[in-house]
Amino acid sequence: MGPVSKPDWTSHVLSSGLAAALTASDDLLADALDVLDTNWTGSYTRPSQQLYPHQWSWDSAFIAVGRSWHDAERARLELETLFQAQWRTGMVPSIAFDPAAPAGSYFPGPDVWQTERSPAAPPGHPTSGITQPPIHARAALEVHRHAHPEEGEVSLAWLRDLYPKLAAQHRHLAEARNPTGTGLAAIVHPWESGLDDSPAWDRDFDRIEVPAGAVLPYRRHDLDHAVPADRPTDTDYDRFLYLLTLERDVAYDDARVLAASPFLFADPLFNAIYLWSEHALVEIADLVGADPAPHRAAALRIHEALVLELWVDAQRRFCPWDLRRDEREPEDTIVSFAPLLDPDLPPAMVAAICRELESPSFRARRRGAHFIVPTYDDRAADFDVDRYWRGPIWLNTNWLLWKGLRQHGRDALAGEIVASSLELVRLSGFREYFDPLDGSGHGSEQFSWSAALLTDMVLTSRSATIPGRRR
Ligand code: 2M8
Repeated sequence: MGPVSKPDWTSHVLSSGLAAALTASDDLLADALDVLDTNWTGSYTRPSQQLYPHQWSWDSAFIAVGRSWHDAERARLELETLFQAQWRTGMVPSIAFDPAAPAGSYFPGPDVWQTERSPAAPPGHPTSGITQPPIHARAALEVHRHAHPEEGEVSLAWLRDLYPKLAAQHRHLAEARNPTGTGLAAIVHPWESGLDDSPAWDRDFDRIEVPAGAVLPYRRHDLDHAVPADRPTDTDYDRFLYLLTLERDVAYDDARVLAASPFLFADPLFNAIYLWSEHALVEIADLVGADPAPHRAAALRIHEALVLELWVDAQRRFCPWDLRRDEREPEDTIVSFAPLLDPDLPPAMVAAICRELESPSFRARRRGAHFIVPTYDDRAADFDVDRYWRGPIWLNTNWLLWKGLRQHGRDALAGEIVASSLELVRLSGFREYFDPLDGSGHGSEQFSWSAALLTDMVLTSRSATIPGRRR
């Protein structure tokens, strides 16, 4: 099994306008490095200075990939720091709180999460009590691949040290987050998806009634740094907090959380990343002299479950599975495309995803200009160019799709994603997210993963054009 056709990225880059865009992007690369250096704390990189003043799990993985082109040492330290906050269960928390950040600078902070209630929480490391998409093994492999030959031994030793922690992270998902027994990992909070406010969860999330008094009065700090129209609504925040409270009440014990949470999903994006990282673990195990066989078996299990359980023929796409209501959600969002990360995705499914990506739903041309890839169907009645994960473009989802498309030999579309990402940054800077119609920037400025992932897209694409280069 393998990709449907052999990627030919080099000839695509050379023959398209992308080559010109890439050679003209030195200024942007310098700015990207400035963003990463500004947000560097000495042991990890903040997603942004004000809105996100702690270490976020999948942000750090994305950041390490981009950073490793310039500074392998910091890239390695980024992931090491994150894994110091790993739970005894193997869970990598979504947030590792930084005691050096100003008190009260982020809500909900450690006083709300109270993870010390759990015997599995790492002593001395205040964290959140939930996880995020497990992109870390893939990131670690990329960081290692970017190491200079003379750093090879150091990098391999680092990988050897990290491997058992990465394996434990995957074991936790396989054992403690597998309520269906299919091998798909379940998420218990929209924050675990990374796409917190996506319409993908609306049908379940909108039904969650927050009992009076269940959530103590609180003040949102995000609205000090971002406009309300860009962020989740207050009603959604109440629900986010209510779910947190339920999880805290059972001391973040996985079995009890699975039983108690009104939010329980098998998400195509989370699981596609899980699968892609499991394949990375196969390679890492080989590199460090461990047994890759269990990772191969796990990858096969996740692949089969993804295709069997989340592909909905009637919709011709992958749909999130609401495990509480036992429904596949039909909303046409970007999570449906992430299975491109599966190297063994059947060609008919690859073709269906590409058709959808090329359709007016994801190529809005309403105001002349258009940028790709919006996070939600442009034709949906509640498509929103401003609001968090409900339409705008994010560079991390662009990066994931670019990786997936290249893996399946869809180089023209992959190249358009790079070109569009470059254009967005040129127009609006390294913003957290972008309006797909006019390219204006939203959310944080100087956002770390935008800087890191643009760097990776540009430098990977450039090095593909240099004969003899490995990538
Ligand atoms: C956003 O999520 C946090 C909660 O974890 C928030 O809104 O406060 C999401 O975009 C998430 O994917 C991201 O990791 C985080 C930090 O960039 O911000």
